Amino acid sequence: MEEFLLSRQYFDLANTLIPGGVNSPVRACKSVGMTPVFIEKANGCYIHDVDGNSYIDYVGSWGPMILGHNNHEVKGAVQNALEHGTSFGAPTWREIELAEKIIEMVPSIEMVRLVSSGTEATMSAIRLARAFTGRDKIIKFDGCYHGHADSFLVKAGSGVATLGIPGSPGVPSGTAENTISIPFNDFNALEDVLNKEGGNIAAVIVEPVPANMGVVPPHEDFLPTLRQWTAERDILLIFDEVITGFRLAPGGAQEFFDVMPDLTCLGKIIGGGLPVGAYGGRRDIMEQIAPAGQVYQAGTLSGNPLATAAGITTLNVLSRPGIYDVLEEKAATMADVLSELATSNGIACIIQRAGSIMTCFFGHNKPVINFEAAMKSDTAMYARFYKEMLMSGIYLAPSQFEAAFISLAHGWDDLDATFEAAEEIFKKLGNQ
Ligand code: KE4
Repeated sequence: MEEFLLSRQYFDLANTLIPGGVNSPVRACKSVGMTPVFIEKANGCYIHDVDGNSYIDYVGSWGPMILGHNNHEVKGAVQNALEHGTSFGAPTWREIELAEKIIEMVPSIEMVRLVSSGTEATMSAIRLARAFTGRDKIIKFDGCYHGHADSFLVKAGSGVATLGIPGSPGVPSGTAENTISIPFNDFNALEDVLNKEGGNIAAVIVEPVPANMGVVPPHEDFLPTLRQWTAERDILLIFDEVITGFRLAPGGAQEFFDVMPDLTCLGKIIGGGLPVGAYGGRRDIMEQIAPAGQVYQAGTLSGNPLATAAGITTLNVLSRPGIYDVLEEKAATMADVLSELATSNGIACIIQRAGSIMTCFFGHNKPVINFEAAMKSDTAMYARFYKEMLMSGIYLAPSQFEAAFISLAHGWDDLDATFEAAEEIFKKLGNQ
């Protein structure tokens, strides 16, 4: 591994111009005690930094790159779109095509609005739920992350958990008071809050498989129970599928678990690496959105021609037969082999997986079922593992509270190289 000389120089300069030197906190690598490598380019499952180092990439831009980087079909579609301009601020055919594709693939979506990020999708869905129900409060789950809108920065996951920020300064107490956060997978806590506050709750928003406290699969009855108990109280159920959408199955977690929410939020994969988010669901709810209805939401670059071209092509590739079987085989193998290597070297860790996303929780030997448990992870051990893997050419999320993402571009030889590196590192950590 070449010294990270240029990355360090760039980071020093970036820190004088951009808060923390990054445009999104988790990229700063603070929690793993490192400074970030600056990326020059990426291809397939490989990412290359400015100092000439190459890595097998398991971050995949935090989820969008399920086809791998620089996919030739996606690149071609964007290049074709580019020939005709970059943004018009007027409706285009591609927005219809992407809407049709989303509605075709995601079982519960009858109507959809495109935005430019996952945060825009979730904040709009919450506003819509409040307008539709006439109620103000929402329920989220500790450790789940739904983007950085005020309503969600209460016991949130991802960078909020990684950086140990207690919520976020700047969120008015009145806003935070309308957000109730309870433990994930906790039926009693859910029943208590619904019995106490049910009539004031507009919506429950949930990552159907939380991936922002690390990957924490739902208890098998949790999502069906959530669906039943919200429906009984006319509370809208919102699935935040920004990560799980098009990841766990063509129709996301709602197809995978066969549980249908009232609204779904999408992002990441839907843009194929370009900025696209979306929210959609029941037609009677979505028709409340302006200009059809009174609930206002807007965006200059919503449905952008380049981004929709990338998104349509990505979803078309994902619609081909056998794609998810390939992802499942590789991800299952990776989880099994890494788990075996850790155990045989005496490393206390548990690997939790849902489809082609997984997290290795260090310091555990039984399932991590919620945020309280996840926060007890051995984050120092994770930091050591992260650094050693990076030095071995394996690029992981710089936080215990994130996921590793497998793409269609990861070949068996790439997985073998990953296992070889991990075995050496587990041996080293086991002897410390
Ligand atoms: P964006 O606004 O970052 O596009 O999406 C917000 C969001 C919403 N919902 C879920 C379930 C999410 O995971 C996210 C964003 N995920 C983080 C990584 N865990 C993005 C990485 C970052 O913040 O830089």
